[in-house]
Amino acid sequence: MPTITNYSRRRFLTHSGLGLLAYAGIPKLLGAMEGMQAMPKMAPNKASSNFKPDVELELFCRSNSVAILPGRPTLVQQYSAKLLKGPQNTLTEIPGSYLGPVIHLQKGQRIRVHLINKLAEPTITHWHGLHVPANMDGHPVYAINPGERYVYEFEVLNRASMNIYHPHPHEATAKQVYHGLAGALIIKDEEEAALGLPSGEFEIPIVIQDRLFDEKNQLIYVRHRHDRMMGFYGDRVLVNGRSDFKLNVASRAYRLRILNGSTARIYKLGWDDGMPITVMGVDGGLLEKPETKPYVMLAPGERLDVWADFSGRGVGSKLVMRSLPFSGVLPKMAERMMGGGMGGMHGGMMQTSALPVGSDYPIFTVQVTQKVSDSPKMPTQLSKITRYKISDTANPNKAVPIGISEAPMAMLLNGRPYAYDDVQANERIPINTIQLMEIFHAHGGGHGNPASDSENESSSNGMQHGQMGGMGMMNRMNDDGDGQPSGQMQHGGMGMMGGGHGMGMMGGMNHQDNGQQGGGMMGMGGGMGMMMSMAHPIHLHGQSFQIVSRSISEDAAEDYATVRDGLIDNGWKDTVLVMPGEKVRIIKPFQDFKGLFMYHCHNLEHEDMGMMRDFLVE
Ligand SMILES: [Cu+2]
Repeated sequence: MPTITNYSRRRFLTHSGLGLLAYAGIPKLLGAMEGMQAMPKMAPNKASSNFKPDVELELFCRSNSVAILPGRPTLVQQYSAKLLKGPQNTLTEIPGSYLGPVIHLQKGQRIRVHLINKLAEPTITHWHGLHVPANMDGHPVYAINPGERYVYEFEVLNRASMNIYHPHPHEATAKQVYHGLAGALIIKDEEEAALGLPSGEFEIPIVIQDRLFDEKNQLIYVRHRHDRMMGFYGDRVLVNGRSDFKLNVASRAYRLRILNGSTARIYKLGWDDGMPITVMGVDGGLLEKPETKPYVMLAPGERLDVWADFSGRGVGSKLVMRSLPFSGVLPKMAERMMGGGMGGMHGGMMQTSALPVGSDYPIFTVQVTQKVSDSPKMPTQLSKITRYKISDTANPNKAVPIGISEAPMAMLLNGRPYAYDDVQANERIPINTIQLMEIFHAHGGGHGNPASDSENESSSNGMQHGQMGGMGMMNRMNDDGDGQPSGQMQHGGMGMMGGGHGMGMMGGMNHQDNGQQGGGMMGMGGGMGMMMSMAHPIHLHGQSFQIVSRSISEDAAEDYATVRDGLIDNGWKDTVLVMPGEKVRIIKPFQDFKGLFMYHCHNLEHEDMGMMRDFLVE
């Protein structure tokens, strides 16, 4: 029997800014909110005697102190691992990094991992990208307490791909990842091996993360509500846990395995000399054919497999991978504030970052240190991918909705915050089906209601736009999310958002309730809808999906033009960047395993605010 951990209701309601809802006559939604206070605690899974692992390892989570910047070491949280059984090359350390070791697995191997919690807080590990049973997936319900051990046993079913292991505890994922708990997990298979791609010292993991340090070299994390709403941004980009990362190469082709391990920051990757980026693969492994891009967008949780050929470059020559300028991923309101237009606002509390999202800055430098005459040739055919058709799905006329809503006090999916055991009708997925799904902005952003069939309308709880708008505004005035007076936010918030505009921003919480929010609701707040709208990398646990189509609303098209050539939609994905005003249709299989599988924003601050839900595969 699970035991119940009770979180203080008052703490939760204050924390999420929903306290006033109690007076607004919205009992059903409030019920869902209250569900969030309780997360059962399951008994940790133990090793099974009839599972015969090919690879067995202990994976420790602990606090540690590492040198990141010159001077004082930084206190971090860190994975370390010990191989108990299996090939000696299963674990490779990234020297001097706070990141966990790279775990190398082969498709078909049976894996047993003993997760051992040596932190002072609960944790659980999720294998981002892997297709594993529900109780092996690191759902927060399986979080283990300090000193406990959770045993994972699964077979590697995925094709060759780069994946991520990171914590997924309730409301603390972002904080633990930020403090260092993350690592790469690379799967190989025979299809990929036959290509003879650059390997060994010519295959380089590149884990990109941004961090903010204080003057004592210690990590600074969320300071106020704004850091959660927008996501948390550092002022320094680390690669593989190092600042000022430099890669010394020979003049030949390399394979760069790039992973965005930031909690919120979105990158627009490009070489500084204008060399195109040659993309061989994405989240779920190789594309069919390489794609050549002027730049590539990489949101938190996404991966890229890049062919980087330095042939013909002289010894001493340098090349810099940069994040190039783009706009639109943060709300216009915040972009203006962070971009300096609102510089007068009380000493820059809103100017979150010295490295604004969408500005132009270096990520790492490649230097050619050795001349060689020989280099492998890039294969023209990489893999075979069978494209799903809409007619392959169980629900061709009724996409499963994933409605994004943003509000000053809450980030929601399908109008609801995360709550355990709160599965709604459209979150129940029959096992061994292929589902058409539609991710869209549910607020009034100038586009219609894409999931408008009647069965999908059950989750909106009859909230009144006016009530929610009012709540949002009032909350903004009363609480900054940290239980402290919110001086500057009050000031800025009201200044920016005063009057009746709250309705427009919040109305989207119930996109489904009347099927015509394109009318009155947007009439009131279309502009503010876009003002609040931001980009969200939406991640679905379980099997990879395919992107069917994207469409963008007219009012977002100008910003979209700064990112659109960097989107790669032809491969297997588990995380998709959804821009403001954008609607993305995907097809995803739900095979083999029943149970709860999360879907959530991989802006991890958003996830911890509740922008997460469960699908129940049954
Ligand atoms: Cu988000």
